[in-house]
Amino acid sequence: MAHRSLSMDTLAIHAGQEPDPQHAAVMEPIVLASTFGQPEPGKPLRYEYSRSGNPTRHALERCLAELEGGSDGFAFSSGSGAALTMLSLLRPGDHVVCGDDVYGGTFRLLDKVLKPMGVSISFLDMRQPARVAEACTPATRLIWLETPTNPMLKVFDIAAIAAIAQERRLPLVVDNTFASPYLQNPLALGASVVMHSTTKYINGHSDVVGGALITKDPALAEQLRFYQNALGAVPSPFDCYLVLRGLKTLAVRMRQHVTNAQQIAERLEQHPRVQRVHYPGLKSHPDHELCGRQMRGPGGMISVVVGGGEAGAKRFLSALRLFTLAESLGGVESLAEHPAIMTHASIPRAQREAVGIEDGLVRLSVGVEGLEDLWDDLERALALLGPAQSG
Ligand code: P1T
Repeated sequence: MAHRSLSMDTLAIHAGQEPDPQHAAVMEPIVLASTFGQPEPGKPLRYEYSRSGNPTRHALERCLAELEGGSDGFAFSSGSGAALTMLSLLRPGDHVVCGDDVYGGTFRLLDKVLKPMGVSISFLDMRQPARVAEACTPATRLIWLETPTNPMLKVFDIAAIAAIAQERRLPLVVDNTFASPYLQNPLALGASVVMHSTTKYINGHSDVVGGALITKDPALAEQLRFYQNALGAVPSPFDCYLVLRGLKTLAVRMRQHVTNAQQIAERLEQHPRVQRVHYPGLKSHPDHELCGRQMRGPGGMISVVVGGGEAGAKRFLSALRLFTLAESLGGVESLAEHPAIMTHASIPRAQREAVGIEDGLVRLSVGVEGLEDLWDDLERALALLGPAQSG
């Protein structure tokens, strides 16, 4: 079935999922077999062994590839497994240019796993793309960024950075977890590989840990296929089924995430107990214009600095009832967390503070519940704080 001209709403429901010839089942079957019979030695039919390929996983991989406009998708057992598989293409002596604001686990992977293997990394604010060009050395082999970034919600110009990468024949990997394919397609802007923690918006129901890599570069696809099988960080067929099921509502969920988050960000900005709001949908956000050009909506994540520093943030978080205090994001339910203590604790304090992850910073994953219920919860928790100091 050719899907390329279909809308994202339709693709999320149908892409990669062919009609079942045996039973006409309308949902993708879960094929749990770990291995597949071969008619003669070394001549498998479509599938051979479920680490190298599985029908349920294949349906998810096709769906993700189509949603991102790629030719090949690869599913993993976590976003971190996807990142490690991508980074396994590097060799000792290689250099990576990486955005300065990435998920704490991605920083840890680069700093504590790749660095001891002889890979050097430069972390930098990519809001001025020229800085990316300056940071490249003859040893640079990869450019890596998240946009919007976790947790500061900075927006980097994918097309401008992709042009720099292409000039140097370097692959650009964009972690698109915060946007989801519904709001942003990095491959169309020149990126070589899109990465997702499918744990987040793609699955959308906080009941699977998963990851994905998508590309339209045939050489990279071949390498990723080899490394996916060789490293083996693959998801179970059952998890692939759950992600496919979650994906069906991606478009409707994302629209509601954006509507709720925009309203909440605007109200928080006016609230006397809030010092600062980071949300690219606000006119006050330094990357607001770029967000409007690059994304189809500013997403469902908001970071706020509440009054009273760490104590204020802890008080606020403990008082929330509808927002669950928990790591992760992108599920239908709203979550709140403290990046400095939780998701980004593995980043040294000085480096954390340099990007703006201060002790009063709280990150909100705005769910799809009723807007006024969410606002009541936030307002009640904010009322417990003293007035914010300006600045
Ligand atoms: O948790 P995992 O599926 O392994 O994905 C890692 C990951 C990668 N990239 C981004 C942008 C992420 O946000 C994450 C995971 N993040 C959280 C758990 C969090 O609360 O920020």
